[in-house]
Amino acid sequence: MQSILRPTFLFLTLLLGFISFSQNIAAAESKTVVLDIPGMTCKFCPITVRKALNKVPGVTEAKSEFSTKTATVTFDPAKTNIEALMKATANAGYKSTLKNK
Ligand SMILES: [Cu+2]
Repeated sequence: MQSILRPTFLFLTLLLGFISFSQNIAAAESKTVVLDIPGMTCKFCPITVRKALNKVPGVTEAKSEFSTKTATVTFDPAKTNIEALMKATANAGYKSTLKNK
């Protein structure tokens, strides 16, 4: 009995290890959202917004555009979330909402 249990246990340990490993890979995938920022009133506003978004830990890329009054943000969902991004723009003086695609 012992001789059968041991390899089974080892196999299950390896399997669990592999599952958590692949979940880590999935968590490392980045997410991109577009935020509507109607308060950007001149061409310098997007610079402030972009700087504020880039300061949020977990943000890998932030682009903001005055012509569309939007910011496109790529982030690691394991490290931050949309609420934190909206809070960052609001703290910089620009309230934002998630753009409906
Ligand atoms: Cu401005």
